[in-house]
Amino acid sequence: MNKTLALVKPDGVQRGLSGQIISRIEAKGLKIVGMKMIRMDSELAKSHYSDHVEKPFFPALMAFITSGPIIALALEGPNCVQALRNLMGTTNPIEATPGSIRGDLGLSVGNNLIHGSDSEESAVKELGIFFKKDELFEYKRSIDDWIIES
Ligand code: IDP
Ligand code: MG
Repeated sequence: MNKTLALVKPDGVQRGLSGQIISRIEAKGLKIVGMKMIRMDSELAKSHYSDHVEKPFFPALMAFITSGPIIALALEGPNCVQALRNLMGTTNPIEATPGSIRGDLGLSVGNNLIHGSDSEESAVKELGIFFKKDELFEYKRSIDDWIIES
């Protein structure tokens, strides 16, 4: 089964929205197969956001993402990359659909609460940055048969 990476960003943790954000992910049916709180340092942040180094907002993004602890989640489920991206809403919370995490909870593009890998390729790279093999769990949930068509 495919996996993806989600991060509750520092604004989500600081605002006390981690529970709500994780709850929405769980309610969607995605399975948490890894979870930890960490504070990203600039080396980890640069590696995670390597595609954005040339962007004008990169320094602000570095300052923000390293400003406090985040919660990293490894998630599993059918089409989980797309499922998470849809749950998050578009990058700018003002444009994000109401009902999505960013659409319901955010107002600023820099403080948009959650990260989700944007492709299966990125997911593999990003999960490798945040999780060691023995920090990922394989288990069956009894509810899986009600969520995932066989
Ligand atoms: P994504 O998080 O929806 O995948 P990306 O384009 O990958 O969006 O950008 C990474 C992060 O950089 C965004 O989530 C947002 O926090 C920040 N960011 C993107 N564009 C801007 C911008 O125009 N101004 C400030 N921050 C931005
Ligand atoms: Mg992105």
